[in-house]
Amino acid sequence: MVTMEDYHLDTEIEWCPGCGNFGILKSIKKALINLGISPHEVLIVSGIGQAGKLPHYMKCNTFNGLHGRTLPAATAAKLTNHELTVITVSGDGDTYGEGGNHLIHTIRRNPNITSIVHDNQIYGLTKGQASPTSEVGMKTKVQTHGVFNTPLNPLALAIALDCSFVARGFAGNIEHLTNILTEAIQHRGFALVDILQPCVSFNKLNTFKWYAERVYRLDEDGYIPDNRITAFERALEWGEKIPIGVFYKKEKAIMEDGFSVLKDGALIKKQKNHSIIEELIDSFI
Ligand SMILES: Cc1ncc(C[n+]2csc(CCOP(=O)(O)OP(=O)(O)O)c2C)c(N)n1
Ligand code: SF4
Repeated sequence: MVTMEDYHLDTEIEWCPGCGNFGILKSIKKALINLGISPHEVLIVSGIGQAGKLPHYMKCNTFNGLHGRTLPAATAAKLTNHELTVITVSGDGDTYGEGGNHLIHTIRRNPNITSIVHDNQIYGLTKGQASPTSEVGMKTKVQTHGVFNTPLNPLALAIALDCSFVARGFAGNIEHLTNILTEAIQHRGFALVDILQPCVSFNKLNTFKWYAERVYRLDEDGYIPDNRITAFERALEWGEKIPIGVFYKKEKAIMEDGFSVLKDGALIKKQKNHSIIEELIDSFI
């Protein structure tokens, strides 16, 4: 049986006390344990940011690459060894800003990857500039007169692109978030899970209290996540009431299905003809 201890790494966690990232870290471990997935079967890919540090705090396969580039790195890893459970963790700046183009095209490709976005509506690591999801009017040390760009709505974007799994969790509700992540990891296809993650140091507007007063659970509202139009309507809800849960789910062909070479096992396990590889590399020199 897989336990929390199996995923435990004895390293100092460099997040601020009270940061929403702690709830996300715990929920990811619990979801993997729920599914009986062992650390050697998991790859967590991250970029740069506070969210990007998460793989440093888990014992499993990890890759910490460039800001904004989690999804192409994860896609390549998935193609190389599609037997791995591949999860990305990244901030709202990383995923929806610099990595926005990758998000759009990864949704189109539909690899069997779970993308977990720590959405604190701010750039945390670089000390509090506005991100693509910051509220209009929010004042920061850079946006001194308040943000005036329209915030990106990641769920509406994903649903518009017919993403095969779209959900939102709240870092302040670990049990519910664990259920969402369990379902997302189990889902066959690209799963986007946007998580409301309070940044206690730099986002004084969207606090635990602010979210807790507004979130409501879709599953307790009789909502069924099988209709793209109603999913889109729910994704537009924001303000006094903020829905959390699974918005949309659809079975679709995944990227891996398109590669016949993957049908009889992972690429990484296949016999390699080194002379062909060397010839190929030489042709570029
Ligand atoms: C290619 C590149 N662009 C920009 C940066 C600077 N940078 C580092 S983290 C970051 C934003 C962090 O915000 P977010 O992705 O939302 O993650 P958080 O720290 O809030 O978890 C930026 C702009 C970088 N390190 N590399
Ligand atoms: S700066 Fe914000 S996001 Fe980063 S660790 Fe501190 S509270 Fe968390």
